[in-house]
Amino acid sequence: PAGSVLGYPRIGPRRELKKAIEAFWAGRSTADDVEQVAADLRRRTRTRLAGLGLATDAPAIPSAFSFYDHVLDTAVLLGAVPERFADLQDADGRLDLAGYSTVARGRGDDLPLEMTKWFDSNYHYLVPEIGPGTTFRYASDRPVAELAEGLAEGVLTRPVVVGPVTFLALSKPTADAPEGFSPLDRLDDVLPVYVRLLTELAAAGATWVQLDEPALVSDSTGVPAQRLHEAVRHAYRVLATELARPQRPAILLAAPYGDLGAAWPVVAATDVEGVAIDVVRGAAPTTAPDGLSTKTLVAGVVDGHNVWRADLDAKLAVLEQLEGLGAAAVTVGTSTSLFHVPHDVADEPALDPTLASWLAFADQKVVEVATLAEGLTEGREAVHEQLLAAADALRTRAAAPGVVRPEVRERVAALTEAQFSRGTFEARREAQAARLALPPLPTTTIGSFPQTSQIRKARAAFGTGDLTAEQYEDEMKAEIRRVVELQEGIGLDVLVHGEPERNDMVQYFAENLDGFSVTQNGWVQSYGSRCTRPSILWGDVSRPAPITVAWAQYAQSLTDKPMKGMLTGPVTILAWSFVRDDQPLGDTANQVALALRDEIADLEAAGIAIVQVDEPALRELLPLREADQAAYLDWSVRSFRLSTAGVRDDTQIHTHLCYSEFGEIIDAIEGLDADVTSIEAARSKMEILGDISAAGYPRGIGPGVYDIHSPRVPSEGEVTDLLASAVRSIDVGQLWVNPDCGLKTRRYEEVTPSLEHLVQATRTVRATL
Ligand code: THG
Ligand code: ZN
Repeated sequence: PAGSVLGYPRIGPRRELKKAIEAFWAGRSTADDVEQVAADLRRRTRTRLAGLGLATDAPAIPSAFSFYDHVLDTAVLLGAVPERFADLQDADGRLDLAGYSTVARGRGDDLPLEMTKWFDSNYHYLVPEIGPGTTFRYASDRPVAELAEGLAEGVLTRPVVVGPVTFLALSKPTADAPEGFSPLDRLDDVLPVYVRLLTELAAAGATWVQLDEPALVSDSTGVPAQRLHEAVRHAYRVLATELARPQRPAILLAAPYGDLGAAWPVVAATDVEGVAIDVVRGAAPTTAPDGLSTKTLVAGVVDGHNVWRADLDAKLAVLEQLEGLGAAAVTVGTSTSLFHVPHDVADEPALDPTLASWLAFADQKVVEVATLAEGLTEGREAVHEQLLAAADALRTRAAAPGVVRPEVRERVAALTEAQFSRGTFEARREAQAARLALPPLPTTTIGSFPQTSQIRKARAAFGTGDLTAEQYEDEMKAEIRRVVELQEGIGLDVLVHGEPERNDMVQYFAENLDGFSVTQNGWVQSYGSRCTRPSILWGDVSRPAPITVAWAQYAQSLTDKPMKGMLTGPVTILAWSFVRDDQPLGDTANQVALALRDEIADLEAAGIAIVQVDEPALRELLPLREADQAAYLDWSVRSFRLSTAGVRDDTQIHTHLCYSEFGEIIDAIEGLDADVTSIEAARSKMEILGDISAAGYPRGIGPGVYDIHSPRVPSEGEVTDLLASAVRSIDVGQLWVNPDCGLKTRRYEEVTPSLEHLVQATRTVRATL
């Protein structure tokens, strides 16, 4: 194949899959209805990709659909469903759509598979549970059926499955697994199922299959590099030699998301027919290891992770250089699957046309791949026009108003070291204690309260002009008043306004800062049926006017308790947006930080005594390679400090982090220098407090006392027990009491009793101090 993509958005241009599967979960439609929508989407994808220039007679079009998550799909394919869901499998180990959904979403006390971040993206996968007793068998014909579906329409697709090494490296041991057990110990037991899959695919007419092995580009899977490499050597020896072609398809071993580093010669030496590498995040290899000369090299030169139009001329140069390595063939590819970007720029009529001309969403990237493939085989002259157009777009972008703003640049250039540091924590603690006069174990929430359908309706009506700005403001103020009264009634100590005026915690700031644009239809899957619309950070960032100050001031006017000002931190704003690629991320982060610093100064001047700057994505951008992590932590932590260090000693700075392996980033938390940090901890039962205490961490800490990701209401007794154990392992003066994350996705029926129990439990434990 001359050009291909590693994957394509699955959710649909209008989130058709999300709507179909949520209707099924709600009992409003049948599994057949969902299958119909899914088959339709897959057909549209094949037709679209062919129309955009991918071959239909060579396996250029990936077959990479999923109803919920591709890692879950692989677990289901291997029959590796946790014991607690075994009753959902039929005699052959198969799951129907309802059973599959239950494994993803849980039922009653049977918790779903845990969810965690997929490499350095804002996508979350489900973590398979593998133990010594897990049985593996070929338990799904979906990849074969989807291949057949394409062939029936004359399209030869390339099935995409998570490879055996990455599947096991991303799994976690079952609870009953003995100490020292690693899911990778089961490699020899999953390989026969992959062999069976390859057999079935070949019999159904597949000529190529793509096995994704991104674990090879990461130092963060918990499996040492030597072990990963050995597993890859072994697994692909078995897969490539157990069956002779054509009893199996040719294997494309894909390593998206970063640099293969020391794994490059390992991959090249396997007996597979093709290797796909990421030469956007990773460097283009300059050495040709043994084994490369027999393989097709799929060069991932088009960025699957960001939305900027490629510099086609530079990409062709990289491709020509790679041709010099002596692989059997070089073909053009994407650095990752395209499911991290929206479908189509042409579907954004409201976007400024100049900005739109700089962008490539999935469909535009497919065209870039096809163009590069033509340029590579036919020569530059054949694609002369397209190269000129791409160069033109880049030139326009570099010179466009707003991309470089001297006043923003000068402010960043003039920063001094003093602007990154506050006074000593001891002085701050005293000043804040005097000003806030809080009881021991102060209670608070993370910031957002449930987004009711009434709020969503009001925002939609404001968007269409059915509500005036004044009417919208009145609606939001009424909601804020309700939320403040609720918190006072419950007896919380530090209140929030509940954020009814915000759609998404990043998009809201993007809409109110210069240098960003937002999309109408640019949905990207975050997990399962949930999507976000990442904003586009294209220019120098500044704050034209205060953003949150009036809301915070109004909320504070309703209560004598301290009201927290609520902001999203610079790193999270970057992580959850599509960010300009024409300057270092650290420079962009400092521009965002200065805008936030101004906002915090205005909040402080308005009498707000506590400002929380959330960084839930601090860990998400952590580079996959250890060697790159220190530099990242340096600029990310510094940008947070730049945003927060302008305040007086008696203004208290809070932060909130989600999904953190606390041990992994304790140094970063130390570096943030926030007065109070709230973290997700309910599930690890306060274990981390011991680490915090041992590390000599002196500042405030709010380990979440219950898990908001489930609808379950914690009892007063269990919160009391948790707090009682917490006060034993850490200085009471450091401890705050809060849920483990924002309450936006929950309902009041769950939130109200949960917070009542939290406050009652705190009172009980306070009485024992
Ligand atoms: N915002 C952004 N990214 C995120 C989160 C966020 N990533 C991680 C974390 N929170 C979990 N992700 C999500 C993503 C989407 C939703 C919930 C948690 C969600 N989305 C709505 C949906 O798909 O129906 C649409 C939201 C909307 O209307 O804007 O519920 O908070 N950027
Ligand atoms: Zn959180």
